[in-house]
Amino acid sequence: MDCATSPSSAAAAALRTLALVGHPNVGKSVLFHRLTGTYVTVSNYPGTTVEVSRATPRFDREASLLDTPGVLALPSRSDDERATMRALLHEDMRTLIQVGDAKNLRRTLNLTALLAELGVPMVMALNMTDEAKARGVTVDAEALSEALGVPVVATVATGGEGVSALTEALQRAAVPAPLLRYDPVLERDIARVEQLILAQCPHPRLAARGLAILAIGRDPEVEAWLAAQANSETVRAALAELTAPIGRDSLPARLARERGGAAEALARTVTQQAAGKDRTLSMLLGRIAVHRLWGWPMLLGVLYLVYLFVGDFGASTLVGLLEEDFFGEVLNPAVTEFVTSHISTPWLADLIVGEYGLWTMGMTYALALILPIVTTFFLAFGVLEDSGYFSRLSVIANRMFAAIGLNGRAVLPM
Ligand SMILES: Nc1nc2c(ncn2[C@@H]2O[C@H](COP(=O)(O)OP(=O)(O)OP(=O)(O)O)[C@@H](O)[C@H]2O)c(=O)[nH]1
Ligand SMILES: [Mg+2]
Repeated sequence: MDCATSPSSAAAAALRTLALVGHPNVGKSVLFHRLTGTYVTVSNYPGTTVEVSRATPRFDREASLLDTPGVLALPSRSDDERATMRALLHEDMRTLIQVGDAKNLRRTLNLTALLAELGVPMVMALNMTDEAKARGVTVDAEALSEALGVPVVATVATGGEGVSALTEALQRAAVPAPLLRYDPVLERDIARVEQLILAQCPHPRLAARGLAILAIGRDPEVEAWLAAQANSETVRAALAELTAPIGRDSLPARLARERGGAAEALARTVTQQAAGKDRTLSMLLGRIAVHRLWGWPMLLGVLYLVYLFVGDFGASTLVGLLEEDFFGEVLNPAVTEFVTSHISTPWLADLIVGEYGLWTMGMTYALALILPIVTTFFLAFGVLEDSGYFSRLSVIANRMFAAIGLNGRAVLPM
């Protein structure tokens, strides 16, 4: 990682800020690299970016581009969602680039609905269009752009496709049209809190409606922001009064459900699924991998295969062949013979080929013992990562850890 710094960097605070936002594992960090030349860790499992990174984009040397951790939903709950929410609240955010997943438009639009409520101008990078195409999914970017009222650019971040079009589209960034109204009771509460925020402590960039929805949903970052505003007592008093009637604890799930309905409806009108392409073996395996019941036997199976390849083939067969047969029988006797016949100083010969010698122990262990194990481990790791299994595994881990109040997605990057 080179010059990416934390959002509190004083030098950058004066610059206008743009941010990449989106779900985990959709390609935000790859796009960040394309747009700024700054490398941040990229990997094929969610939760890789856990703090906000910042760099100067190539398209505007006066601006500052943020790479944010993926958000599953807002109101924020996990640490990475909170980091993203903090950036939205406290940065001089002029434009958002929502990085969407073309093969899962419904989920993408769920987040768009929320960004629309926050009222920051945005463009959408509809990423992973290559994977969508391979699955027979086509998204009509023009129709989607028209429906949302923001530029939508199809991209393949890994290949750099669409990146210059995305840069040009930033000029036309706009606040998306609202995707939905919630049920009337909730809308009444939202309107009340919204009015109070507008009157008492308007945010310089974020729309009061979005803040009201997040505050009602108990977003901890919005609550902290409100608490820090001088005139926010009436807002906070109104929020406290709302607690009982609408059951604020169940609100995030309710908001997500209502947004989900609107997102689904729009996604359906702009997506085309080629016949017969949606039931491939890989999709079936993907579904089994995150299944509540079948995910576990699959995990055991994967672990067993990894054990066979790394523990059995790498650490036993390969190490046996290299250490005992090749080094033990062929190479080491030859090296010992060569050294003892050429070096007459006994301690020096011992240092190289004695029982604990540089060659007999150091090189032999490094090349014949460690190398096969490390090589097979990283081969197995690479295949699992490229297969997309890790992102599924993080879903299972998250489910398990959530039961004890922890964020299981953090297991994999760790
Ligand atoms: N096929 C394909 N893969 C992509 C594309 N963009 C990114 N990827 C891959 O998707 C994976 C995730 O990319 P990241 O950039 O780490 O995703 P992120 O959104 O930053 O993820 P978090 O930091 O976990 O929120 C990596 O394996 C990328 O190589 C794309 O357009 N097509
Ligand atoms: Mg990232």
